[in-house]
Amino acid sequence: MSEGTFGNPKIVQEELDILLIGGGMACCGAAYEMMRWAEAVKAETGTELKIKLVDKAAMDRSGAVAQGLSAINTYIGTEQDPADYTRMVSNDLMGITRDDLAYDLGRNVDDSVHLFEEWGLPIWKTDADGVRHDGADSIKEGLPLLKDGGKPVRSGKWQIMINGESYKWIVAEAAKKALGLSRIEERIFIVHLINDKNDPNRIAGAAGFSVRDNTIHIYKAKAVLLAAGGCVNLFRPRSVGEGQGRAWYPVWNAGSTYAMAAEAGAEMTMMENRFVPARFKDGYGPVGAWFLLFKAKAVNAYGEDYMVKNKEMLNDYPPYGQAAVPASCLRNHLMLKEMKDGHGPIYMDTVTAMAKLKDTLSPKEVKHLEAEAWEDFLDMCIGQCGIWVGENIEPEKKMSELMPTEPYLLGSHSGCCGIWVSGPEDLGAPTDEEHEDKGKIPAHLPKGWNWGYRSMTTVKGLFTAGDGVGASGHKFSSGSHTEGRLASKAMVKYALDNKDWKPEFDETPEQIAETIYKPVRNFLQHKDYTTAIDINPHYITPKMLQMRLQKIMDEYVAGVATYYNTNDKMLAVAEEKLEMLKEDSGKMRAKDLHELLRAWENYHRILTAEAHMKHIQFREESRYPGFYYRTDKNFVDEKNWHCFVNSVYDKKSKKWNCFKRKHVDLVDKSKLFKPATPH
Ligand code: SFD
Ligand code: AMP
Repeated sequence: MSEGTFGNPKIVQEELDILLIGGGMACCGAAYEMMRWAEAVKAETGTELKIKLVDKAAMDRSGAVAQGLSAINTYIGTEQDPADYTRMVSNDLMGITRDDLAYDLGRNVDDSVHLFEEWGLPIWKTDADGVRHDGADSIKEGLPLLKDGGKPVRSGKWQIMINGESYKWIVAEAAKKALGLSRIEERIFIVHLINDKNDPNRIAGAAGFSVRDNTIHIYKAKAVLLAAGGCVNLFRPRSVGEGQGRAWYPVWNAGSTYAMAAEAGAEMTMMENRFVPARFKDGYGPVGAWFLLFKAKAVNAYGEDYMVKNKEMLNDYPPYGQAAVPASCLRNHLMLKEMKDGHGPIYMDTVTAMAKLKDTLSPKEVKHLEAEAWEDFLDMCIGQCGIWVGENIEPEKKMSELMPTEPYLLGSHSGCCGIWVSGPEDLGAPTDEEHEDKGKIPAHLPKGWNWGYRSMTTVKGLFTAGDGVGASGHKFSSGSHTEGRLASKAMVKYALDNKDWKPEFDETPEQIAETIYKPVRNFLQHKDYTTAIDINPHYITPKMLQMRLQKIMDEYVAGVATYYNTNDKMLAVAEEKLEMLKEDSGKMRAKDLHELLRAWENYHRILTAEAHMKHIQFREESRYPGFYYRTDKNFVDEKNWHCFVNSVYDKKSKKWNCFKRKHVDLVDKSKLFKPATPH
């Protein structure tokens, strides 16, 4: 077949059983696990499932783990159990999470970490004398593997230290080896999912384009895993001008998961939730290692520990000062008070923390940890080292500023927005009345929490994992991998159960191609109207459109410009402006394939932003103080809003419908409380 051209792309169609969208932690987990089941199916029944993974980038360095990481933030180990983990997730996300999903993840996650170690990831260990060794040293010393009883170096209760610069390479290599290169296509950006012609609530495939040549790719599939990460750059970032493009979560996570799922009709959940991480200012370096491993304190400009000074403020929000570790948003809430009162800048007191290490550690261990202070960032946020070098910061001599960043939407880190999925079948004990399908499937989870296939969304055949799964959170890299594995097992079952079903598209290949290449058409049709390629009344560049989106979100939907404040009136303005922006997005131009990618990323961001705004508008309280405030409803209302906020988008009318879903605790949360202070 002849090559496509920019104006006339080639259309390639493929029929599959299973399509995996994304090549990050979740899809790598899915790829690895899936082949184990697919091969078993082939051996037993002779059926060979056709499987393909497509990633918009290259798996070795795609997704949030691209730069590497220096800790695995979810490892249960022998010290805790999955119920403790479930309690922590719930507490950090202000009490509204799905215990079934968190518990299921908690009981499976360590297995993924053991696999990472088997595949070559160096994990720090503590030897029999209590001495800490970094990953390479542990291997040299022959310290036991985690699965054989090796003791990790815990930076925190849930986190373990790794030498993780090559983390993603290692995990991707195992995924590629399991799946086989012929089942992987990189540099394919998926633009939208396709519903089945005969059942609009069923998935029939997906369509996208190559970011390298002029080809449209259309995949028919019975089951689709949509795990394309979270959403970054929907708010104006703190780094503008020369720093534009620098962010904490990766800028290439552009809301594809949320936008495509919503357009396909999947029920979304907790899209009002966001994560506003406290980060090292300007470099966005993560703080976990400093707080947890180095036991550093954050202080205001006058050296006061605001977590102590403002402790009383925790009494206004659940669990009313009783949590052993206050939720991430509440920690921000206490920090923001100092900033608003004019007591900034906020600093991470690295100097005291480093000096204190000398009290308990040997000089060799101190030296090692001083090196780790740098390696922590060299492993996962190299830009922060650039800041330290550029500003003459030696952390043992000079403190570094902290800053709450622009908001990010994600479901795998300290956030819980995402898609509503079917939970595990063997957990929970609700009353009979609560169970909608009594008699059909075993009575276990509350009504509407399970419909047969683990990790399936409310659209038949559409699954998700990692940042895609909402109402859970704190999965991080290891948990996202685990969720991919859980989903893939269910997907193989689904594909087999629907062996004879033939998907049919509700659009023709030509219509699909026309939609995807619209920004190219806009450009080719109008480019000669003016002499300056970027200035044209007939189109808008993706970059300009992105700035418009970020300005709306920043100024009206509780971005940094308003100290994360919004209200019903501001939301109403945002609603109108976003609607117009969504309409105008049809005028984006693409002068090359790279801009075509940018155009569709922005479209995905707009839908994600709209969902976020609608959910904040619907939830008439401020559930996440420190992440956002509705100043017209500046309280947590447990009576009326201790519930999930879910929504469904109608791609025809382009309207959202938000509604409440009941929250049920499956794990006893009382253990979360600190023991009562003796009088
Ligand atoms: O320090 C399309 N994370 C941390 N996890 C840890 O375990 N420890 C840490 O130390 C962590 N920290 C951290 C973390 C992330 C970042 C950026 C920093 C620091 C600086 C979180 C994890 O990385 C995160 O939880 C998981 O990676 C989430 O996994 P997943 O699979 O849900 O998302 P992904 O890995 O980003 O992958 C997304 C993939 O989708 C592709 N993609 N493909 C086709 N079509 C489209 N339209 C697509 N859109 C996206 C991407 O290319 C990618 O392959 S710390 O802060 O705590
Ligand atoms: P971060 O580097 O902020 O992304 O955090 C990494 C891990 O440390 C996550 O599991 C966080 O929840 C946890 N963490 C970060 N800061 C604190 C803190 N001050 N107290 C308790 N846990 C924290």
